[in-house]
Amino acid sequence: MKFRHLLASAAALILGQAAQAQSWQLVWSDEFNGSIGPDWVFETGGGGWGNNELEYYRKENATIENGNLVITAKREDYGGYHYTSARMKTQGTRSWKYGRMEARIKLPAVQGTWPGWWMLGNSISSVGWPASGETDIMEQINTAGTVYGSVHWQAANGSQADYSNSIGTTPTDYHVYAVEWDQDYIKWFVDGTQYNQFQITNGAGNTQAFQNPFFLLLNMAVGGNWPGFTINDAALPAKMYVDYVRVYQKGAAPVSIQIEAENWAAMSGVQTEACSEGGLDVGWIDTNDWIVWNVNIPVAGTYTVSYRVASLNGGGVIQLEKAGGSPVYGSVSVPRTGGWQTWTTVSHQVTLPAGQQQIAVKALAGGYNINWLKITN
Ligand SMILES: [Ca+2]
Ligand SMILES: [Ca+2]
Repeated sequence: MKFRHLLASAAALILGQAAQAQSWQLVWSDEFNGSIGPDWVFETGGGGWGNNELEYYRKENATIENGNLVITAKREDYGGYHYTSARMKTQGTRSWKYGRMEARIKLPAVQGTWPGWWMLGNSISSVGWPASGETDIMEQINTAGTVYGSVHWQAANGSQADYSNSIGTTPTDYHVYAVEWDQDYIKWFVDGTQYNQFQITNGAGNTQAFQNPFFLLLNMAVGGNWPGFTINDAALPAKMYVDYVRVYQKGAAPVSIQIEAENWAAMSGVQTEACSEGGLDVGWIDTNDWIVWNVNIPVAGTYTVSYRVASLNGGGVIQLEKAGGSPVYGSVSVPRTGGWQTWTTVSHQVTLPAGQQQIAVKALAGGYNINWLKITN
């Protein structure tokens, strides 16, 4: 958005790679349901800070309509300028290193407008631009049916470097504009279709700025170096609608799998019985008896496995293992509960592989009943 250069650099573009398995967890959003959230900071002033824009940015030009943020560009004299609009950011309130940043946006596509959904590095306040880095998630100018995804950074020789690609779309319809950013790549998407990719592994090409936190910006300029200075006043006011802004980061998706003990795939030496907590439990578990269950673990990792158990006298030991006996995942003791239908929950942490598999409880020492087991992360 700032000091935009029209020529893309010659950085390598690698498209068409299969998306890797990801579990994005929502870490922040503004749905604009009734109000503009408190994390947005409004910028006030004219000229667009280096772009020769024709508007004066005012908070008053950002409103809510029907669950949308609306940034309105107006033909309006204010502060020595002849147009007003709004520019807002999360600088100083919210920033993220890596993630999926997405917004559902509908644009006016009016001659002279230049809407942007973008990010700047927090370090802009110390090292300045372009050393801070800039990621433009979506930009569009004038009436064009094209949107751009770009990055700007500081080359080793101190000059501004940039890299950009574009895709044709229908900007006056709603689309979801997103980047997915990790330590290796920034990837740009429209409605889930990737159209640009930029490699930042190990700060290659002096891109280390993109290994630091960035904040979000939304704005709509009127005129400027990129769209030019021909404004269709008759088409104003022009509105940029933002249904939501969401930030996701990679994390472990919540897992909670409960298995009724009696729903075994195989067993040796045990029987079911009516359970005081409802349904059935598995009893008559003696030393070296075993029970196998089918389970699908979505991702390899450390899980808490809990067992609902009852034991008149205690002394039992549950060993969790892969069906067949190897590897052993761990073991947990079963305390005395004072009755065969007096239930308690014991648990332990184990590391499980991903995928459809058979897990087994082997009784290293018997003398307990199991109602269910639960696998959570
Ligand atoms: Ca909304
Ligand atoms: Ca049960």
